[in-house]
Amino acid sequence: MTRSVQTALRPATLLDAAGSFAADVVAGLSAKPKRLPPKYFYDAVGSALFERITRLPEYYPTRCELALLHQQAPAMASLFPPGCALVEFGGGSSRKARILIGAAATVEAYVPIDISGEFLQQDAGQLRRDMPRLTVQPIVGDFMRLPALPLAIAAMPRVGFFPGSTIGNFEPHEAAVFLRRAGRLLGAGSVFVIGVDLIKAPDILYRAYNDAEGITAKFNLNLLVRINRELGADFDLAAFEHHAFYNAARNRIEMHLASKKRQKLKVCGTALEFRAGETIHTENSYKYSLGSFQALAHGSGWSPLATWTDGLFSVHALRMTEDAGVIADDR
Ligand code: SAH
Ligand code: AVI
Repeated sequence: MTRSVQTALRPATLLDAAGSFAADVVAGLSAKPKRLPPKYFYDAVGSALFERITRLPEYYPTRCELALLHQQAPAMASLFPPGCALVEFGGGSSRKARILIGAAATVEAYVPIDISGEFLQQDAGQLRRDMPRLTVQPIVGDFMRLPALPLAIAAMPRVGFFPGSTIGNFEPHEAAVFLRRAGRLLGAGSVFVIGVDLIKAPDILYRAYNDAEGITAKFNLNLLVRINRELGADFDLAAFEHHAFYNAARNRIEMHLASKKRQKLKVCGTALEFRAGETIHTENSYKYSLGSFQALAHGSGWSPLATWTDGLFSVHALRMTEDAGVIADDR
């Protein structure tokens, strides 16, 4: 077992972001089977498409979580310490954070961390206008490589917020690493509110990722549009199609982009070949039971404080129980 103490968190730079996009795309498309990291869905167009997904009749998670937040925000807020900063991971839109902030007079600052810079800054600007007494300090970056918090925020007690079941887009072992890192950032004794989608009837899950309007398909295909634009590739969008299905053995929705024919193309000078039917695996969305998520959190240093659910979706309040300074990632 390795033990490590992380003293300083290195801020992500724009140069890192551009360099790693090309490197990650070439590595992922050269792998067998081909894959791409889901964090690259979220350019400005991808973030806007995701917002449309959240309003689709088939995509129940956002509706369910918003209802749980509206009903239970006072109970959640009662767990927050005075004069705290709410740190939201993947907080592209502050729609959900606004509910918590509205219920918690103790929240003095809001720090959304998101990779989708343009979308994040626009939302932060609107929030500053709507809540002038709230300090709003967005951080553009990858929440897997958590950037250091601004000093003024690091001096406040911190509450974490990770809605939307974005934690389900991690592999379970990555989710455990993330929870440990978030624990270090938020500090010993801190509270973390996390939205987690639940295992349920496969047909409900299938419909949520195969909507009749085809918005999820556009969201998936936008990854190729982004690679064409930013990396000068020549993917023919008409030659790929959206596939999403529930893998019951692994409790996850898988999204893929399937090649409709045999084809060859180049990305960043690297030659690629696709067989007819071959796919690029673009996203997993893991679903948990209440117990399996609590066990994951517990194994990462977080004790369950409360859980709210409507049977389809769940929101968990956790408390950091271990000394956040000396926890290793890989335990
Ligand atoms: N919190 C919102 C949005 C969920 S969509 C909700 O609950 O509806 C996922 C969000 O996480 C997007 O805003 C996306 O830009 C962000 N995101 C995804 N991967 C990320 C990463 N590795 N680092 C930082 N942000 C990320
Ligand atoms: C952000 N994340 C939790 C969404 C999900 O449901 O896994 C992303 C998404 N992919 C397709 N539809 C929505």
